[in-house]
Amino acid sequence: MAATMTAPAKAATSVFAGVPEAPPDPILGLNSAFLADETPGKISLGVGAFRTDEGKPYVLPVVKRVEQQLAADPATNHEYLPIDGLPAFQKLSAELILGKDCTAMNEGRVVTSQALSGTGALRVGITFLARFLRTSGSPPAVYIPTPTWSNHRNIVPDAGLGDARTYRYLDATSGGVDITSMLADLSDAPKGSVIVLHGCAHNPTGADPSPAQWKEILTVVRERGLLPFFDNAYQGFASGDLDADAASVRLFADAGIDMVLSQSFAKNMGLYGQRIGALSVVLAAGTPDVAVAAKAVRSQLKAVVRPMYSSPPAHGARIAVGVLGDSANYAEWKKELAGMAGRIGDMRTALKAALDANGTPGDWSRIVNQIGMFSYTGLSAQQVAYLRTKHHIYMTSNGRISMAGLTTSTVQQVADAMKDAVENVVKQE
Ligand code: PLA
Repeated sequence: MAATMTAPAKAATSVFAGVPEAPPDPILGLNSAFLADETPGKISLGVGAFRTDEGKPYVLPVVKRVEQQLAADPATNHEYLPIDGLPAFQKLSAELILGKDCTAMNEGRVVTSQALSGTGALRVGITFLARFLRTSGSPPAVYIPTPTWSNHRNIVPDAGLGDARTYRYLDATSGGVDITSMLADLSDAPKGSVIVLHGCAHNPTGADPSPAQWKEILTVVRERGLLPFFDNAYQGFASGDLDADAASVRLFADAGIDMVLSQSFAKNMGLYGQRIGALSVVLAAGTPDVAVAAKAVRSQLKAVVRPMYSSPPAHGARIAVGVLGDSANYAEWKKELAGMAGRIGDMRTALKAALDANGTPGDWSRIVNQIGMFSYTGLSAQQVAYLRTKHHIYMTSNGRISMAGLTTSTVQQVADAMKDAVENVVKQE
C-alpha cells in the first residue's frame, strides 16, 4: 500500500514571522554592541560591573574560598531549594540591610524571600503589591524617580500596574537631589501609592539625599500614607561601609511603617551572574496577629514565584550564607568591599584631575561629588554617540559612566576623548 503523502504546506511561513523586533536594552544591549566591536583599545563604561585596575572581572577572594569549601563539602548537593529560597540566607540577608538589632525583625514583622537578584526581587515584589495593595479598590500607582535605572520602567507594567509615574529627583544644574521638587511630587501622589526609592548610590545620578533630606522624605511618606519600596542594589558601594549605606532603609524601618525592600548581591559580592538577591516585606508596627499576617504574606510571595520559576538557584545563596554567616569571612568581605569602593573613588579623582588638566570646558566637580558605581557626566546623547563611533568608548546614552570600567591606564584616554566630544559636538538639549 502506497504511503499517504503529506502535501507540502503552500509556503513555509512561521506563525512568528510577524513578530516585531524589540528595541535593544539600553544597558545590556550596549554591552552586546561593545563585545561585537573589534577595535583594539575599545573601552566599556556601560554596564555597572566592577573591574580590577587591569580591567578584568573580579571574583572576591572570600567568595572564591567559600566556593571551594562548598565544592569540597560532601554534604553539598543539587536538590531544589524551597520556593522562597534558603532559610539561612533569608535571615542573614534581612539582617544585612535592616541591622542585627532590628525591632521589626525581632517582632516577626519581616518576611524575606530569596530572589533572582535585585531585578527578580523587584519583579516579585511589584507583582505582590499589584495583587494585594488596594486603595479605594484600585491597584496602586507606582512612582519612580526621573531619571532612574531604565529597567524600573519595564518592571512596573510587566507586573500589571501600567506605566510607572515619575517624581522629580535630579537638580540638573547642581547635579544633586532636587529635594523641593521631589517632596512636592510625593505630596501630590495618591494615598497608597508605591514610591520606589534607591536606598543608596542612586543609579544613574550618583546623588543621594542627605540624612536630613531622608527625614523629610519619611515625613511626607507617612503623612501621605505612601508605601516605600527601597531598591538596594549597591549596599557597600556608596560609602564602602555596609551600615552607612543602609541608613536610609533603617530610618524608615525604625518608623514602624509598612515597606518593601529589594536587595542584590550582584555588585557587593560580585555575584552578578549567580542571580542572588532578596525581597523583604516589612509589616507596620502594631499589626494585630502579626504572625498570621506574616505567614499569609509569605504564602503569597511563594504563590507569585511558583508559577514563574518555581524556586531559586542554590549556589549564590550558599555563597552568601558562607560569607554573611561566618564572622571571619564577613570581616574579610567588608575589607574587600571597602577596597572596591576605594578603587571607584580613586577613578573619580583621577578622571576629574585629567579633565581639569586638559582644560576641558565645564565644571567636572560632580564626578567627585557623586557616589556609587556611576558618574552622571552631563554629556549629551550626541556626545555619547560621538565617543562611541570615533573613540570606541561605550557609555549609556544618558551620559552615565560606570566608574569601575576605568583603570589607571585608561583614564587619560577617556579624558582626552571627553574633551574632544565636549569641544566638537554641540550639546543639544
Ligand atoms: N536596581 C538598580 C538600581 C540597578 O542599578 C540594578 C542593576 C538592579 C536593580 C538589578 O541588578 P541585579 O538584578 O543584577 O541584581 N543595574 C546595572 C545592570 C548594574 C543592569 O542594568 O541590569 C546597570 O548597569 O545599571
